[in-house]
Amino acid sequence: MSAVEPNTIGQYLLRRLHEAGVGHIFGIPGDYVLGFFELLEQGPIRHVGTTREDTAAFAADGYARCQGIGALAVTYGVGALSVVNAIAGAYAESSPVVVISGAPGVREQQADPLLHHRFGPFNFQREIFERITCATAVLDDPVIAFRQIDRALAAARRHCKPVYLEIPRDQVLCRGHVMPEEAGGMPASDPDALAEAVAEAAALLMAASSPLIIAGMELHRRGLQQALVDLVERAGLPVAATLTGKSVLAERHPAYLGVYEGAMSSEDLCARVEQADLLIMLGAPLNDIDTGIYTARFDARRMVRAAQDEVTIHYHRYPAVYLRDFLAALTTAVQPRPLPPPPAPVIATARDFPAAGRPITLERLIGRLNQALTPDMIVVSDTGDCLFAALDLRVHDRGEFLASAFYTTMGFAVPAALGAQIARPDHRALILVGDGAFQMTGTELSTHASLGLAPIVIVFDNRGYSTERCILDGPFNDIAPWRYDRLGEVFGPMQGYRAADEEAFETALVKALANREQPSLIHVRLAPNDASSAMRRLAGYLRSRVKNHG
Ligand SMILES: Cc1ncc(C[n+]2csc(CCOP(=O)(O)OP(=O)(O)O)c2C)c(N)n1
Ligand SMILES: [Mg+2]
Repeated sequence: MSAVEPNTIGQYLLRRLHEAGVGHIFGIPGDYVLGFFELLEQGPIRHVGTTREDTAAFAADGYARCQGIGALAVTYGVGALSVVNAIAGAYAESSPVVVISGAPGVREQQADPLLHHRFGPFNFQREIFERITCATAVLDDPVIAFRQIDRALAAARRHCKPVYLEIPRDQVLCRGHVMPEEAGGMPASDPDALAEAVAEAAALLMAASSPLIIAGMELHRRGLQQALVDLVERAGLPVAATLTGKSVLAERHPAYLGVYEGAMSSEDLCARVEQADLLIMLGAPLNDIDTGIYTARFDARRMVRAAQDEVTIHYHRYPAVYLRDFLAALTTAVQPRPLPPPPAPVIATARDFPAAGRPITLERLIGRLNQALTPDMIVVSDTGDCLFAALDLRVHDRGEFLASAFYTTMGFAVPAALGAQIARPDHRALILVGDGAFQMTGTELSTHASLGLAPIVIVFDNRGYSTERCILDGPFNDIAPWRYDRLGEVFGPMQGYRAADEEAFETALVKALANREQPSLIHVRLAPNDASSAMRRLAGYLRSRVKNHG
C-alpha cells in the first residue's frame, strides 16, 4: 500500500484508472471539468489534447483496443454530447472506454438555474449515455462515489464496453469513503455443461474431414488470441477471420486463410469455407458486415458456435459456457494433428510495381503495401472502400489491424491511430482513409505531428463518397477537392506527397517509410470509378439482387 492513499473523489478515480492500465487520458477541458484536469496534471497519467471531442473518443477507443482500457475527459453538454457517436461505436465494437464528463456542481444544480451548456434537465446527459454504455454513475455522493467508480471500471472490463462517469465540479476535491471491496471477477462456466459441450465438439472434430475455424472479434476483445493459437496449432485447424475479427490471428500464420465475408470474399476462400464439413465459429457475432450482407452460407447442421457466454452445437445450446473456458478445454480434449499445408498464393502482391505510366488502382496499391508492411506496423483503416480493399492486406502480428468494421463510422482512422500509437510506442501506424472520411477528422493529424509521431497516412482521393456511389450515385456524393498533400503547412511538421501513378506512389512510399520523425501523408488520386475487388463483388451481388427481385 502506498504512503498516500487517494482521499478525494478525483484522486481516487485517477488512481483506479492508472491501476487499470490507463496511462493517457484524451480530451478537451471546459469550466465544468477544469478542476479535474488540474488534478490530472499532478499525477502520472498524461493528458493528450485533441482537436475535437469525438476524436478524443476515437483515440481512446484505439488506445483501449491496444491497451485493454482507454479514457477521455470532456466538459458537460457541448463536450460530452460530441462523443456520442464515437462511444456508440465503442459499444457496438466492444471497446472498454471510460467517458469522464464534468458537470455543474451539486450545489449549483440545486436551484435549477439556466447554466451554460445546459440543454434540458441536468440528468438528461447521463440518461443519454445510459443507452450507449454498460454502466453510468453521477459521482454526487461522497459516501458511495468510490464504490461507484470501482463498479463502473469492473463493468467495463467484464463486458468490454464503454462506461460513463459524471463528476460535478464541486465533488472533485470532496473526500470520499473507502468501502469494503465487492466480490467481483468473471463468472465461471457451468462445469457439467462445459464438459458435455467440449466432448461433443471434440467428437465432431475427430469425425470431420475438412474442419475449419472462423475466428471473430470477441477473441481479440477478451484477450483470447493466444488461446486461439494454442487450439489451432494443436488441432491443426485452418482459420478464416471475420472482417471485424481481422488480425485476431497473425495474418502470416501458416494456418491463416484470409477474411471470410460471404459473397465479398474471394472465390477460393468462399469455396473452402462453404465446403467445410465442420465450422467452428469462435467469438464471431453474425452481423451484416461479417456475413457479407448475409450472403455467408452457414449451415447449423455442420456448426459449433462459441459465443461469449454460450455454445451452440447444431440446433442445441449449452448456456453458461464461457468462450475462454470452452477454448481451453477443447484444446486439451482434441487429438493433436499437424496443420494442413497453406493454400497458395495466399498473399496478394503487385507484380512489377511500379509500372511506368500506370495509374494507381486500390488493388495494386494493397499488393504493394503487403510487401512494405513490417511487423512493427499497425494498420488502421477508415470506413469506405479502403476498408474493403484492406481485406487483402496481411498484417504481421495479431491485433495489428484496427477499424470500425461493424459500426462503420467514418472519421475513425486518424484519431484511433493516435490512440493506438500512444498505447504502443514501439509501433508505427499505417492509416488508410478515404477523402470523405479524412475531411471529417483529419485535423487530428496535427496532434500526431505535435507529439512527434510518424504515421504514414494514405488518403484515397476519388473526389467523394465512392462507397455510396456504388449503391446510388448522385451529386450528393461529391465533395470539395482538397490539397491533402499540402496540409503540412497547417498541421505540420508533416511531409506531403501527391501520387496519381505507380511511380510517383513508389517514390512517396519509400520516402515515407524512411521518415520516422514526422507524419507522412500520401495523397493518392484514384480514378472515380476505381473499386476494390471486394467492392466489385458486393456491387455485382447487389446488382444481381436488384435484377432478380426488383
Ligand atoms: C459518420 C458517417 N457518416 C456517413 C456514413 C455513410 N458512408 C459510408 S461510406 C461513405 C463514403 C466514404 O467516403 P470516403 O471516405 O471518401 O471513402 P470512399 O467510399 O470514397 O472509398 C459514407 C458517406 C458513415 N458510414 N459514417
Ligand atoms: Mg472517397
